[in-house]
Amino acid sequence: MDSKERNWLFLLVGVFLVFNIITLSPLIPWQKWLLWSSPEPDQRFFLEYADYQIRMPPEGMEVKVGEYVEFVAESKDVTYGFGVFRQDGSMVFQMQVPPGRESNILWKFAEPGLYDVRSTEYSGPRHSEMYYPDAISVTQ
Ligand SMILES: [Cu+2]
Repeated sequence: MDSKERNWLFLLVGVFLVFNIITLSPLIPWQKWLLWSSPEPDQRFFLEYADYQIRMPPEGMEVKVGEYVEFVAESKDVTYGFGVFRQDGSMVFQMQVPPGRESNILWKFAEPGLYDVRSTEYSGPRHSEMYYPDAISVTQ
């Protein structure tokens, strides 16, 4: 390796380090939330997936705007998805629900309303039945 190549290598390593230090630092507002805090959820909902059905809390899922809610999902057979949708059909968020492990997501709803739940991972012939309108109610 000649000195020109070495200089380029140092420059690349330097750019890599500076880029990562900046983007992972708490100076970036969303990283403060994503990496450097672990808020305790105000509520936790458990979802059980099996045989193309999602068993949700029988008392329903009621959330307040601005509170942290954790969704914990587990599949007993195949890989499903947990997708939350607005009334206009646009997606709020989704996560995969593979079998054999707990999947969880922490969320803070910004707007009140009723939200639908769908499986967002093709899981088999009855996948399209996995639609639960107005499953989550978010109030002010
Ligand atoms: Cu599915």
